[in-house]
Amino acid sequence: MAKEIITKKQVPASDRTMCDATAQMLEKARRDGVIIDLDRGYDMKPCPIGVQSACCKHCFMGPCRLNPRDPYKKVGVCGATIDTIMSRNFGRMVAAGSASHNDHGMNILELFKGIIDGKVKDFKIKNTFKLEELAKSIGIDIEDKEILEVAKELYTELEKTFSNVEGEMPFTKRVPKETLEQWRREGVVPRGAMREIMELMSRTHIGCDQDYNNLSKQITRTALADGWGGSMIATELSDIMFGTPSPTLADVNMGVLKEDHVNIIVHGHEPAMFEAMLAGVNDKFFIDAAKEKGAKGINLVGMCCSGAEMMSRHGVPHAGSFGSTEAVIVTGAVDAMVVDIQCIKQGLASVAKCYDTYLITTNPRAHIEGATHIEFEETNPGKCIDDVLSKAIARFGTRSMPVEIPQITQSGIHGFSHEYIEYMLGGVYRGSYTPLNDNIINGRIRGVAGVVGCTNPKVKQDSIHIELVKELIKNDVLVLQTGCSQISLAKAGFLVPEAACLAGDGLAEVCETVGMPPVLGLGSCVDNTRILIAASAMVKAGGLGNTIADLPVAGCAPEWMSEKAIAIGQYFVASGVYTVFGIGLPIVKGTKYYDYLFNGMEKQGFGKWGTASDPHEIAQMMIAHIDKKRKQLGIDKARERTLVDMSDRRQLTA
Ligand code: SF4
Ligand code: MSK
Repeated sequence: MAKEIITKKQVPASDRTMCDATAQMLEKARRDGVIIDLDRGYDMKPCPIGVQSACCKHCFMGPCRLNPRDPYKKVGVCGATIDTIMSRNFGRMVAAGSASHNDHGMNILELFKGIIDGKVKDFKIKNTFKLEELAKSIGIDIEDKEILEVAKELYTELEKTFSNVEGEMPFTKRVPKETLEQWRREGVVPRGAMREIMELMSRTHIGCDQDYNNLSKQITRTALADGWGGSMIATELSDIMFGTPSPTLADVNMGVLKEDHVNIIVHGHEPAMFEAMLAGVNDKFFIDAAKEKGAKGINLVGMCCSGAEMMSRHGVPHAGSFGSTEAVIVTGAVDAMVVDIQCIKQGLASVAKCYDTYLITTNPRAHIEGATHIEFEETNPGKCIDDVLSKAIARFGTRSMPVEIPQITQSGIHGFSHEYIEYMLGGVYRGSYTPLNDNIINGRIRGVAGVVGCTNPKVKQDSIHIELVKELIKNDVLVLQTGCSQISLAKAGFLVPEAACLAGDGLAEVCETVGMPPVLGLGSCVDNTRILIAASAMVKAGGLGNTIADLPVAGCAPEWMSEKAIAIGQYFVASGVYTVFGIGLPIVKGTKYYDYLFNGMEKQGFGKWGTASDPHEIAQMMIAHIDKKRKQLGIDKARERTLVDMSDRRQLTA
């Protein structure tokens, strides 16, 4: 085993993570002399100027550093003020995040085109009902048309999401009318993603847009081009091609690995390779090959967001979130970790080398130095999958080091698509969000919170996610989850109907009546668009105002880390949602740009940003906002009566 230099400063592993399996592997890594991200994160001391975004390196007259404690004392060499510098930095994070999701969405759209053109044979359109509903939602007339014809028209229309240079993106037709009107008034309706991202990059160049108010419009437009653009295409077309999730029982945490099986982990964001891998591991040829090497079979598990997506659709077991991807390799039981795009830490390569694990990159956009690259082609998936399986089976046959798998798993229910939530609440014949709205209006459910996003080794893994969600459900706030946050709560046992006992009386009664958990897992981080659609459906169902900004809802990314998270935060705020980020935001307090994000946007009719580190404080901020919206809607008194009587029960179950 190749040894690495041990980190100097160590705190107990249980201080670095709430996850016992990850802590066990962190301890083992330390014993083995291997450094993983949880220790690197502790050792890294971020630059105190950069962490507040008070520096600029947009040209070589700088880099220029301003003093965050006295931000207006100095300007950059070009004269850029703190507000210009911070808004440009923030804008470039949004551009990168939006580009990531739009690139993903564009790939999914190309796969869809490959299927309808007949070039891709190994995937097909699975959900024709959803295809037709989606087409109708953006104004395509489906009357008397064959599915293929509708699919072609849908492709032509959705392609404009990326290529439009003027007009409005197709999915803006799904935005509640008054929310869209407000976007039009503010001049932020996205045209095409490529144009918005290009314009934002251009406007943040030295000497271009140097008024944070004006630049903010383009930042918002670029973020909306993510949530109502590429991300939404990724979610909706993935459902059409691979199936719309509905509740499915799945196990989470490292105990899903099996010592006597060939273990293959898939980690990343794009579903096609994972879908092909799922077919491959069930191929008798490879199962027999694995048995010949002494294995009992092949065990395929997911991690991070592609894992969350496959768990939602097919119940594939999940080994852990972004924060556990290096730790899981320390088990020695991973024969191959197969990755595609986004959130794949380069550190995986050195940890994989220490444990003789194959780290296999598969996407032409994302190679990693030291990893094996086997390109995945949608027109010929078998070529990549067969090679991966052969390597993983061979590695099992030559496993030489001791294996230690934490025997920890937790079962939970995943796969609450917005369609399923509608069906669950309203029944098969009258699926609707009206029962949810009714329960919000009568106060049993105080409001709805989206708790989403990454884990970040700056803080104890999972700790803010879990404490925050506990506090929210205790206060009758129904929680919707995606991404790595969903995995944090799944590991902690919150994604089961029995968790209703941790909820407040009103929410608990609704959960018990419907048979649902108080925390609903919706999928991966692109699946945040399911929350946008759910919020739009709540507006359309009536009784809770006319815009998303009127709803008693709030969002949070408690342990965020990526540029994608900033883009997601901005599209939720722009859509009308109060969105709190844990850990902190790269913005200097007391500046004009800070005031714009935290107050000014709300005055324009959007939502607003918030930030705090303590989960209880975050919960109080979100609940206070929900209560403020309830008061504005005139439903604040209704919470006095929260018990479900027999006639209410009949209504809920009818
Ligand atoms: Fe400095 Fe202005 Fe150049 Fe930024 S753009 S590095 S603030 S001179
Ligand atoms: S993977 S963006 S760590 S949620 Fe979507 Fe998880 Fe955050 Fe990546």
